[in-house]
Amino acid sequence: MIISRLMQRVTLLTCLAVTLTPPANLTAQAEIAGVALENHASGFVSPVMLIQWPGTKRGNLVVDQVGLAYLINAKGQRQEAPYLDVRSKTVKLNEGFDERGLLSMAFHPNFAQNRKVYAVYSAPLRSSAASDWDHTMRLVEFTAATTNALSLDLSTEKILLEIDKPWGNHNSGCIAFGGDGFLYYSVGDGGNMNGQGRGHSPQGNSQDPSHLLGKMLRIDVNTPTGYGIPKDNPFAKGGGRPEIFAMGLRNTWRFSVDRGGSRQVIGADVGQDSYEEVNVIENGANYGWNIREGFVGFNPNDPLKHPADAPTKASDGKPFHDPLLVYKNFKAFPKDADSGGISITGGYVYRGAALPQLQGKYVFGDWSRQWVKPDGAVYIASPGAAGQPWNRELLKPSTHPTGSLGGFITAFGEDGDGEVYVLTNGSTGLVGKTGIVWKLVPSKL
Ligand SMILES: [Ca+2]
Repeated sequence: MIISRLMQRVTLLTCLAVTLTPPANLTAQAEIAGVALENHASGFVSPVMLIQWPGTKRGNLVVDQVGLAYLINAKGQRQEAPYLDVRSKTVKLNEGFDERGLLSMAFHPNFAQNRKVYAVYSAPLRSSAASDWDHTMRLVEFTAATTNALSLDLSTEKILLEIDKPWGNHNSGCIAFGGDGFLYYSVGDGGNMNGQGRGHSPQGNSQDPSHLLGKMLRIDVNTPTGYGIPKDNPFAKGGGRPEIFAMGLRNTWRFSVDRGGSRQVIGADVGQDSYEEVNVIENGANYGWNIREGFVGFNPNDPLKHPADAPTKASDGKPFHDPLLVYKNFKAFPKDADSGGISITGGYVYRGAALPQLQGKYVFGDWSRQWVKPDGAVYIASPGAAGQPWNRELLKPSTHPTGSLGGFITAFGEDGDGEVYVLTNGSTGLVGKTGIVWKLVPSKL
C-alpha cells in the first residue's frame, strides 16, 4: 500500500502545473486520535452551514436547506422560531433529492455596526431567463433590526445579484467574507454533467469568462450601493465578468476562509466520476474544469478515460492550478481502497483550542461512500513535503470507530472559538428531521 501510494505520488508530481503553497502553521503529524463526535443539535432536515451568530458571544446560526435558519446557543439548544424563513421565496423543492434551497448565509464582518446579513437561495426562474432553464440563484442582503434581534424581517431584503441556472444541480451557492473584507461566492458550472448540455458554452462555462457559472466570485459590499467590484479582480477592467475572482471550477459546494495563517480561501470542488479535489482559491487562478479533473486531463465526451495529452494551460496561456489534494471517487473506482467517497464536502482549517492534535489541519469530508446507505466520512488533511499534495487521513472518532458517520455529510461548521462541527442529513433528501450537528470534541478517557 505504501509503495503504491508513493508511486501514485510520483506520477502525480509529474503532472503538477503550479507549485503548491501549503498554508503557514501546517505540520505533518502521526495518526489522529482522541477525537469524538458529540450530538450538539438535532431535528434539522438538511443542515448545510453553521457559523457564529455575532448577536451573542457564543451563539451559532444553522442554515437548513429547506429555507430556514435557526439560532442555537453554546449548548446546541435551538430557538424554535427561525432566524430566517425564505420558504415562500424559494423554488418548490424536491423531497427525494435536491441541490437547491437556502444554500448559505454570512454575517458582515462589521455586523455590530451595520447589522447586514447575506444569503443565497434558489428562487423561481426569472422572466428574463431562457424559458427552458431551471431557476435563478439569488444573492441577497438583509438588515437586522438590532444586533441581537432574534429574526430577520423579509421586508429588509435587497437583491444584490441574480444568476440564472440552466439545471437544478451544481449550484454551489456558498458565501463567506475573506480576510480582505470582500464577499466570496462560489458558483457551480450550470449543472447536468461533464460541463455539457443546455446552457453550457462550447468551451464549458467554467472556462468562459463571459459567464458567472463555474467560478469563484468576489464582491465588494462596502460601497454606497452595497455592490461593487474589487479593483484587483482579474476582469475588473474588462475581458470577462468583473465579479470573477477565479475560474475553472465545477461545483465548489462548500469553501471556507482560514481564520488563521494567511487567511487562505480553501474550496472543495466536487468531481464528475473519477476525482474529488481540494483547492486553495487564488486571485486570477484557473482550476481546469472541464479540461482537467484532479491532477489529470478530462474528456467531456469520455469522462472515465483521462487523456494523457490534455492541456496544462488555459486558453489565455496561463497554467492551470492543480489541487492541493485529490482522492478517487467510488463511482469510477468502486473497488479501490484509496477511494474516498462520491462527493467531497469542504470543511475548515482547525484553529480551535479543544483538539490540539488537529491544529492547523484541514478538516473536511465526503458526503457518502455509497448512494444507498448514509456513509459519510471525515478526513483530516495535512501537507506532505514542499511541492507535494497534501496527505489525507480517515478520521475514526472514538464515538464512530469505523469512520462512518451513519449520515450524509452536507457541510462543516465553525464557531467563534474556532471549534469545528460536522453537519449530516440521515437521508439523501429534504424530508424527515434526521439532520444533526455534530461537534468535534476530545474523547473521554
Ligand atoms: Ca480542478
